[in-house]
Amino acid sequence: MAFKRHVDRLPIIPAGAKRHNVTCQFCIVGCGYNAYTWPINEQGGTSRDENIFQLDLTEQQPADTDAWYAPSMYNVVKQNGHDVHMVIKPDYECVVNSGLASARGGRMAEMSYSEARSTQQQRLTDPMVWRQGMKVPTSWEDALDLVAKVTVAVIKEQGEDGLFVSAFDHGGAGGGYENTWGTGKLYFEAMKIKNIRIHNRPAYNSEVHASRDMGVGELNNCYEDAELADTLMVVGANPHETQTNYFLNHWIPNLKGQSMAKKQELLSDEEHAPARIVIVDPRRSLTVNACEVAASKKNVLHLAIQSGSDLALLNAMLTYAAEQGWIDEDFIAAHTEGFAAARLANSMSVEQAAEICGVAASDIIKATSWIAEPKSDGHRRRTMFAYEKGLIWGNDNYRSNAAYVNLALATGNIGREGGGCVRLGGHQEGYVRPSDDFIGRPAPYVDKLLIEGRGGVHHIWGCDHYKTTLNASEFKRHYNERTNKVKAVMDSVPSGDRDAQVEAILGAIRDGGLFVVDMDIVPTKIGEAAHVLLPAATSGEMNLTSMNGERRMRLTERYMDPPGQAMPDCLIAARIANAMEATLREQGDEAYADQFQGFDWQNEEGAFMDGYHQNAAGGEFVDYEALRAMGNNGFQEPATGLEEGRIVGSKRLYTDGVFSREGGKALFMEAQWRGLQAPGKQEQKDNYPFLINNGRANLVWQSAYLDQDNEFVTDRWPYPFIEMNLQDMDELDVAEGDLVEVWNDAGSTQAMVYPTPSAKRGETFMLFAFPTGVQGNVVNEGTNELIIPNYKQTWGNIRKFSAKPRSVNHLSFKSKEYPVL
Ligand code: MGD
Ligand code: F3S
Repeated sequence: MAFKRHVDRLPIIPAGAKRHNVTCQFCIVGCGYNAYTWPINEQGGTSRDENIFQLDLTEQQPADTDAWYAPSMYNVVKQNGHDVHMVIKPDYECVVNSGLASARGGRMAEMSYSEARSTQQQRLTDPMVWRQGMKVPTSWEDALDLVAKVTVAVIKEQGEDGLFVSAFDHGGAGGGYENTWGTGKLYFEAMKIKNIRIHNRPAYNSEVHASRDMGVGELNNCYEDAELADTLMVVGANPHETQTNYFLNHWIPNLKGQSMAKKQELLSDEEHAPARIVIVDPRRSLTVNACEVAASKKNVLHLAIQSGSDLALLNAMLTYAAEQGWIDEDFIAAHTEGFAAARLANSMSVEQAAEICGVAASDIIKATSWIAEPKSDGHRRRTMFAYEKGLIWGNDNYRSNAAYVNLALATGNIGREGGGCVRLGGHQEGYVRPSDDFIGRPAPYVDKLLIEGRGGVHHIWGCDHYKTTLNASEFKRHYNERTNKVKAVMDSVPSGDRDAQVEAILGAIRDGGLFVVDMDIVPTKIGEAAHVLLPAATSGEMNLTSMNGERRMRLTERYMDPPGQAMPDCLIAARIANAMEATLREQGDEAYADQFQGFDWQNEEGAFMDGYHQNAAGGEFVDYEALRAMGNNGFQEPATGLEEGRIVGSKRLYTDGVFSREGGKALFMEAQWRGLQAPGKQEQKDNYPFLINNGRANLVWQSAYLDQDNEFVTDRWPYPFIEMNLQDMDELDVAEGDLVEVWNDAGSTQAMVYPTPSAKRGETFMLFAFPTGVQGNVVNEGTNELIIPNYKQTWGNIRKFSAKPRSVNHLSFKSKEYPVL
């Protein structure tokens, strides 16, 4: 049964509706949208002068018309306290998506807080404080006073290392340059907090340290390069489902041969053909299927390697390309160093790699020829190298990342049209903070320290470790124990006596307790353990800037009110700083109090000007007014100047061959294969029959923090799916929709069986970070040496515990693939 919204009539957008620039608040692609709002008692009409499209809507419109919107794109929200109609629809003029929506972005309107239409009623509207067994709404003053007093008391007793922080570092919803600056200024400038971690990993580090150490920033090309490439190579990513409109609007046209005119125009002196693609992924993802449909099987090479064996493959490809003379000697000599040593150290024969990776040697040779062999007219092949979590959260992050960048550098593909070596990314970026150099490398493994009982107070910004961390079972066990100790004492002291309350909380902390303050837009699983909840505003409820995967920066304009008393995170950070300053002055500690000055922004623009404008490269050319004028196409960072009031950006990085290292030369890195690197992984593989591969799915955004209150998603996925091979299902005696327990030495979780004919024997794929079955429960604590988690290499057992329950009965378990003709 298909999900129905039961909407039979929607208002026409009137000619006078307000139009706001919006960048989709979800994934890295950053599709352009517009939010249209107009008074609740008005509607547009069908004649040209009555509707925003200036069209006669009594006439049938073409199939791909812009004069249309879906029920999920409509809502009734508050603007300056009044109900207004709101439509958020994709922008046909935006070069990122050219009018395409995704199954996530197309629901931004219905995922907004609406009292009139009862959507997202889960949103936090007021500060809440633990009081007598429950969290009760309170004023900002009351909540901030408690937060400041406990935080200051812990710092006085344990030093700043007693304050633990988990914070978003991204753009889009729950982030943006305004908010990363607000939290960054608080924790890195006013204080020097070392025990801090990023939303999706247990330490404060880069996921692409190797690329950066080599002098290659990880977002170095532009989306047009996917249209110009002769070959696309993608390692450990599933862009059809996870970078959807980048894939559909820029990769697919090239695979279909629709970019030929553009190639002729921009690169006219070369031979051109529709692109081919090499996809490295242990499973057959929907991206493989979609590419085969677009480009036919002969132009798609799927290397279905053994989980975690990427490094061996990439080293063999470099070795083979060098042996064949397919590398770019001139580029290597002029712009890099360390090639000879890295080539020698990383040397791997095609046969060795075939053995380790479990793929045919001939396929490794074919892949190398597709990415590196010069074209028949003698021109070097243009190859775009892309990667994401299959590599980043895969085996031996640092070395695998290095081996991939080695390949891109050796073939001379960084800084040229149709090239680039880029992570595909997750969410948008919006990072601007004071220096974090004092944290050191490796950064502290914060989750482990929390498990060990360290720290006294924990500030959490838009993170839900209960769903999105590794070793999650153990983390939750310890965290609940520690936070319950504080809850118990808070129940025993009247909150009116603040000094006594703070003293009681400190007593519990000395006994191993932990006091938790959670800043979020919705109640989270970890938030259940918290003692204070502070409600944040999200994208569209505040002005918010971010950049996408080609460094395209835009301003999403505020188009609706935040719910209740919620406010932007940057202002929450400022108010915490103000309250800490006041507490310290009360205590007579003027010197420390002075460190908390400079947080007097009255709105998010104040934070932007203090942060990005003054600190980002090229920030001096960027302010809200200039960004508004740039609309949904924005500019590509870094800004280099202003011309006639328009910001001038940078289309690609490294076009001059000068890389981001001292001396300007890119570095080839030694990165030898060393098997499954993270502690405990090889033992797991030896001891358990099933690979529990895991990742994202098209409909679900992140940990489903908004989707959990959206029927469209919860109807389709009441439980996380686990894709299974049909023979494995027979042997375990499980059927479609059955609920199974997945367990191993790290913990256990549950999932719903999805029969998948293309799944290999003994290899499953489970939806990651879902509330009704947390995959992180079975991921062990093993990381790489820089504390990057290794989710993808997880092995476990599977057993059925329930036949298809009622909530699953109506679901389809058809193959998700399109037929390939
Ligand atoms: P994943 O599903 O995590 O997605 O985007 P992706 O990295 O594209 O993993 C990609 C692939 O890695 C999977 O197909 C998996 O089979 C493969 N893989 C597993 N093990 C290995 C291995 O050993 N080697 C190789 N080569 N591949 C392996 C993630 C990205 O998606 C992120 S980080 C975020 S934050 C965004 N989240 C998100 C979302 O929540 N939902 C949707 N629909 N899109 C999203 N986009 C972003
Ligand atoms: Fe949104 Fe576009 Fe991604 S619609 S979720 S930014 S593909």
